[in-house]
Amino acid sequence: MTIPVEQTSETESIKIVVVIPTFNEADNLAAITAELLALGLEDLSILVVDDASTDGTAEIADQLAARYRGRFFVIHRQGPRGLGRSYVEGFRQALRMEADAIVQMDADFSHSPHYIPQFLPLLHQADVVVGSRYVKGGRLDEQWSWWRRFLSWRANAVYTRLILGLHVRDATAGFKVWSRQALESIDLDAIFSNGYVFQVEMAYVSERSGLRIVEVPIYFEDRRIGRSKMSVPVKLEAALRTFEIRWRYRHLRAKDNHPLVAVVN
Ligand SMILES: Nc1nc2c(ncn2[C@@H]2O[C@H](COP(=O)(O)OP(=O)(O)OP(=O)(O)O)[C@@H](O)[C@H]2O)c(=O)[nH]1
Ligand SMILES: [Mg+2]
Repeated sequence: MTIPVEQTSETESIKIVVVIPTFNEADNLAAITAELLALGLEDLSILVVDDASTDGTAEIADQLAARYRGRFFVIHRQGPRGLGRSYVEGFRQALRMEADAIVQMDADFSHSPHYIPQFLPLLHQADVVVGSRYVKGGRLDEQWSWWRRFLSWRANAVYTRLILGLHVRDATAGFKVWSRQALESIDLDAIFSNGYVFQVEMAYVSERSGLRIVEVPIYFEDRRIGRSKMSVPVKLEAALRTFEIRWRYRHLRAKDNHPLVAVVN
């Protein structure tokens, strides 16, 4: 299903919190912050969830919090690190900050901030907006090798689809906007994935809960600077946890609801 983009200025008055998990993103954090604040969205705040970075990211975040008081916040996590845990903490804090719209994105410019003003008005029609690499018009960085493309395509188009029956084309997407109500409807205490399979778990719970999802094509640029955190254990977790997601949420499968997944071009 393809739906037209509805342009409205109503989103200008809503409170937006952008949650960015970081682990060693010292070279990216100030720059992504500047781009986000330059979007001109009046009530936009940034919430960084740092996992005890060892490259000075935490100190840079503190400096940004002092410089952009009231617009930039940071959670310093301790203990076992992980993307999933960080996002759950960030989402909870964003809800406490009374966000109407919660954006989740990476710090490394793979998710370009300029898409955000395009995503926000779609919350009038949807509960979750997904920046998607695998719908018509979506693209991956040309620098990705055929092997990396193949692995990513297999994870999205084959693996998660076959095992979980997902309808969303980009199940591992990490660039999303949630309405407050959508996040409140999800039991964040039950989220158990930690690496990037966290995105798959959230996609599955969203679909099975009957949330309305729209996918918007994006160009996914390779990280500009810094090192990848994609490790073998994280990949292994993704492969195994996919089955666990199906098992743990079997009660949601009983509802037989029709997920509303649409594509905006
Ligand atoms: N808080 C926290 N953030 C993390 C962790 N692992 C990765 N991140 C952040 O999550 C975002 C996505 O991680 P990336 O390393 O870019 O993962 P990727 O995009 O799949 O891989 P590359 O871009 O190729 O490195 C970035 O902002 C990272 O800094 C973690 O364990 N804890
Ligand atoms: Mg990245």
